[in-house]
Amino acid sequence: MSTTPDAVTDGRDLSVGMVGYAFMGAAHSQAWRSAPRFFDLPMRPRMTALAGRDAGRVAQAAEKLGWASTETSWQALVARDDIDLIDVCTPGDTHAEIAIAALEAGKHVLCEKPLANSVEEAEAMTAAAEKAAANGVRSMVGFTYRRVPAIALARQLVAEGRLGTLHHVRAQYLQDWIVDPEAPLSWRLDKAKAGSGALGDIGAHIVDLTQFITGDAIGRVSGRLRTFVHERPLPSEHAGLAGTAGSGRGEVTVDDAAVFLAEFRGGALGVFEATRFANGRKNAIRIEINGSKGSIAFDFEDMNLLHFFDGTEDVATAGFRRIVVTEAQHPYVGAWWPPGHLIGYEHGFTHQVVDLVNDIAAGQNPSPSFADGLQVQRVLAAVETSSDTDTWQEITS
Ligand code: 4PW
Repeated sequence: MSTTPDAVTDGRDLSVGMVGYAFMGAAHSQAWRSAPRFFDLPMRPRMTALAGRDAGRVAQAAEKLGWASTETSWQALVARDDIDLIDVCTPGDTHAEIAIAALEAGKHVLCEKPLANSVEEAEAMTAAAEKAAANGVRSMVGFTYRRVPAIALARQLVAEGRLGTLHHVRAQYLQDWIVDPEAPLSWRLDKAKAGSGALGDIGAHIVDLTQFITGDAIGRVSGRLRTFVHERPLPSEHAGLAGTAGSGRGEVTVDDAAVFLAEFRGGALGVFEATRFANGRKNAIRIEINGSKGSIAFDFEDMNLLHFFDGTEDVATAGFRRIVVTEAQHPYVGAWWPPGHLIGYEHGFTHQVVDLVNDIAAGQNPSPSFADGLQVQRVLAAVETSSDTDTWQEITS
């Protein structure tokens, strides 16, 4: 089904078509809605069309989330002349074909993370993105936590040399939504759809975040993946992360948890942990980095704070400083509320849209690029191989 959008685009509009409308689709919709209302953007995003397979459900979702029209296939969306950008919010098994088709059709692409389900797919996507970039077509992978102001501030401090030479990178992404063995078999537990489990879904974020903050890259890894619960009830419906349990049971084909050691190319040692079995931890992204001059520490469950230790201060009074990252001088924050009026999970998605629109208008390649997504994919694949073979694995490009 296709209806005509109310918004007639002009030269300063950026007409968006989105595929998928579940958890990530809702988060992205919120971002497209609010970015132009809080930030001065050089182009105005238009929420032109939403695609999903079920005509009734996609129409309901479009109404609720604010999309002007619908399509029942991503191919029809990509074929539309009135769409400038395709936003891919589907499970990983469809990222490559949608993103490549969109890039070949001359549409800019924002693609959810992890970029793909395999290194081969990510390579093909990166090649398509680089070819399209030569014609002014832009692409970005949605590692949205980069756009949390405290994370962006952490990167600034490292870049300014406030931490000195980096020695330790400690990163955890802890959730607990499947600790109950009767929690349903969501698509995120299906290797064919998701590529991997905790490793790719949440481990990918801490790989990206630590490389983003340090400006360094992981060179080698040694890891272990573990599946604690091998069979679960099939879901009756998907909602939020897990959905509700229905009848029948199915096999879990991904890891429930992943741990790995890493050596960064610049010499820092890394310890990583990604799990959905950290009972009581809901969305704890914890990063601590120690350098020769200081340290930073962050936890997403208290996401407006950045802890900073300045080791150059007088030892008598030095100590971890708790920075409330809500000042107008902090990254992204000036567009929101007065100091101390906190922001949340959804704001990272809005900042992602803001950066993407600014880059498209400026004719520059956004970051993280598909090449960045590919590099993360290589780290994930190396952790899997390491776990399978009991060996350290090099990250080769
Ligand atoms: O940040 C996480 C995502 O990347 C979210 O908590 C859920 O897990 C949804 O997808 C992944």
